[in-house]
Amino acid sequence: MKISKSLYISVPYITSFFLGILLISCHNSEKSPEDITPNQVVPTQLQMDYQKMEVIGFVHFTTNTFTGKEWGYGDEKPTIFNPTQLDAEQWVLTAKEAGIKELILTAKHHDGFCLWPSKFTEHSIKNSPYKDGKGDIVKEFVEACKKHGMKAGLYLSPWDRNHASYGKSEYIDYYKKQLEELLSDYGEINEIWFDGANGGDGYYGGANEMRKIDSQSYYPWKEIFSLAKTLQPQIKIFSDMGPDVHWIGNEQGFAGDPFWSTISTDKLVVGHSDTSYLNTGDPEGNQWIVGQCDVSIRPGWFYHPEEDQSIKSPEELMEIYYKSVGRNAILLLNIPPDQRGLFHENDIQTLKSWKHLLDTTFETNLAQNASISASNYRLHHEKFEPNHLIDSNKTNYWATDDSIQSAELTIKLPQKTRFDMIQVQEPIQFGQRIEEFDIQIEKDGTWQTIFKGTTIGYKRIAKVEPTEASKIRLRILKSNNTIALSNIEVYQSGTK
Ligand code: FUL
Repeated sequence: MKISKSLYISVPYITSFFLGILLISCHNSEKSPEDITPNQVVPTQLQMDYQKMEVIGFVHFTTNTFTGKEWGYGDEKPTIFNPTQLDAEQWVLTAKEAGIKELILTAKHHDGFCLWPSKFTEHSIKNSPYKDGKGDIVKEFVEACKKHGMKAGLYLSPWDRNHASYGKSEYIDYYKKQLEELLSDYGEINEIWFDGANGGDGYYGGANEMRKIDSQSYYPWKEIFSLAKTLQPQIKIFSDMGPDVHWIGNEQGFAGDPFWSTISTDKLVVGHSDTSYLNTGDPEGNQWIVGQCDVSIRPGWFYHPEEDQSIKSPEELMEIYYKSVGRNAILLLNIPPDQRGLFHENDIQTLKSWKHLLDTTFETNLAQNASISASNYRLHHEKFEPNHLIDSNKTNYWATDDSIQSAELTIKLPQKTRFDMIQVQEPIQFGQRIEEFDIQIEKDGTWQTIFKGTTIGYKRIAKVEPTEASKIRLRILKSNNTIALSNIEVYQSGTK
């Protein structure tokens, strides 16, 4: 038999190639005792990146800005929508200076008015005086975000009080077409926001009636979610039931304590979920869904001149920050443009003072020159040393042996130091594990408990009474799997 030269040469190569693959895969599937077994439910890389943004912003803008309403009825004339100085770059730059990493614009709120010239309705900006009907605020917004390194998100209200077919299947087709327009024509959209308010009275093309829908069956959410993911695979979908990000169950911006990033989606319905369940998550939950705390800087979601003096103070925003980001969730802060189409001076001033307060608070990590010891660290391997908790690298971590149920970490500060905050983080790529912890300080030779905590997750900020100590002890009292932490920092609140 005659073997061709090329076959003769390639056989050994092919054999060794497959042998190599076999060896690599055997090696990879072999779990070294050093490896930490991840929990069954862990975040996706997209969710981990999303959570790192920490603070994002909302921009509520529609006909309500001109009528003084919070929920437009749907009969508003597009001619009333006339922002004369609209500047999306002003929104983006103001937000950026405040440390906000993503902005979400209400492309369509419940009034059904579209901030883009949708092909599928006349109830839009194209029939408004804005830029003589030639404007497209979604486009201006996304471009301004892109120009200044801000992620862009869009809110497309499922409830539409203008549309004649709302409540019928035709409306669902319309809704999907609008979603397709928004996610096809404007480049990368980082988040799509599906609100839970659905059904009620409205204009509905002149019917002026009450239309109730069955939230369990009216919207084909699975199809809608998969359409969004097909059009933008990297998009994060927000709704009461995720799949990537879920509502925290209130509009005050507070996550629960405990707050688990795990939750069971079979218990969630868009618009009808148990708000206390959304607020705490579920240690037994079968899905990882990031919690998002939405709140407005003003009493309303939309701009109303009579609220110019009722803007939340920097201290109130700080409190919200501690109860959202500091409880393992995302903070979504709304700043509504005024009738000019600009963020109002008072809101800008508040944002600046708040950012200053944040910066001065988190400027100096008082534990950076500390030393740290642990009651146990995994296999006495340097990879799991407690020192990783106080170095500047947030990707490495401390972990215990698998047999350990509780553990202690002792931080020795270089001198007696005043502080009122301890920030702790878990390496959430392994899932969320810590269920109970406390913090103690050494006073006159004995340990005194200054904080009792539940969950940690991506980030937990433990606010304590201002205290002076040189030794701090963190005790992990209960964990659902091998104990692991990635970071500990100590701070003293700053000034405005
Ligand atoms: C709610 C809406 O009804 C409000 O108008 C606002 O958009 C808020 C963020 O979500 O459900």
